[in-house]
Amino acid sequence: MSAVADNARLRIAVQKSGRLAEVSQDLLARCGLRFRQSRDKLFCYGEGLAVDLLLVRDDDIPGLITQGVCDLGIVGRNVLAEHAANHASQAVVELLALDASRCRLAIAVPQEMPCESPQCLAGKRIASSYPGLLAAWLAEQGVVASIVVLSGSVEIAPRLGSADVICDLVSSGATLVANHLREAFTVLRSEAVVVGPAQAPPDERGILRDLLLRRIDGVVRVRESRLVMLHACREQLARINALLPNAQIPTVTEVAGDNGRVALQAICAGPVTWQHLEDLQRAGASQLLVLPLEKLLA
Ligand code: PRT
Ligand code: ZN
Repeated sequence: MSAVADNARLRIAVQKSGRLAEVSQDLLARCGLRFRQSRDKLFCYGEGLAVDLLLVRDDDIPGLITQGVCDLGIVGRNVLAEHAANHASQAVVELLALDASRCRLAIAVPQEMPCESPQCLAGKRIASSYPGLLAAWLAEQGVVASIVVLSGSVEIAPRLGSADVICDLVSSGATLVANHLREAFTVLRSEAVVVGPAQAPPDERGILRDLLLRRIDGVVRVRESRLVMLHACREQLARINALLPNAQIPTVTEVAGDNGRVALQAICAGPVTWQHLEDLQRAGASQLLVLPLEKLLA
């Protein structure tokens, strides 16, 4: 089992442990990838498809791609954007958004501090692990402030007196509340994304990359989708179609031995609630079934 680059094998970097580790491994498993873990558990050899996995810290992923060590990666958009801001580089780009691990990079101020516009940050000390993105946002707002770079525990900086306000990732907002801070401005909206070089490698890895991106897209698209199946009279179809939430064009087939009744199946891109089903039933539908989807290859 070798960690030396091989032009016939695609290499993906994902977070070893942390918020994106499970999301990434689960996604790749759903794409049909299986790995044999190496003893040091940093490099996992792909079985079946020629796709290997590198388990690393998320911050290292854009750099590993820039250096050509990896061909794809899964990171928060915040990590990619911070890398681009610090390296003035577009060498690594977002290829697919995964609709997972959503959060935002936000400026938060002490609860009692009045702050209606970004101008109130002028002259303040702002603690952040995202100096590149913060500097770009401040410049865009025309605000001059000093940035205190911290690698962790950013939210306690105002209480410790090392900063006046912070710029950090927020998801539920509970950490801010616990530290007597309130969210004032959004710098970046983030979610987990697949990243890679803008140009696919001009060898077998390029073909594998396209195949994998199509599979990932299929997994993401069906995650919230449902297959709705029902029976109805042909005359009721127009009304029923209008009630199907976010439906693609349905397939309609005759029901054997039941004159005039048809079976309909449609993929709905989003939740299908009991209320939807009851509305469909009132419109004349029967035999209603809602099924989760596993794979979609459009
Ligand atoms: O060790 P390594 O460097 O790989 O991991 P890490 O510690 O840098 O990253 P990790 O695992 O904490 O987060 C990985 C990615 O998850 C981030 O880059 C984001 O894209 C995404 N993500 C989503 C979050 C959050 N939600 C999040 N809430 N990353 C961090 N947080 C932290 C935030 O920094 C703050 O301390 O959670 C706290 C706030 O959470 P709430 O829910 O209280 O608002
Ligand atoms: Zn990190």
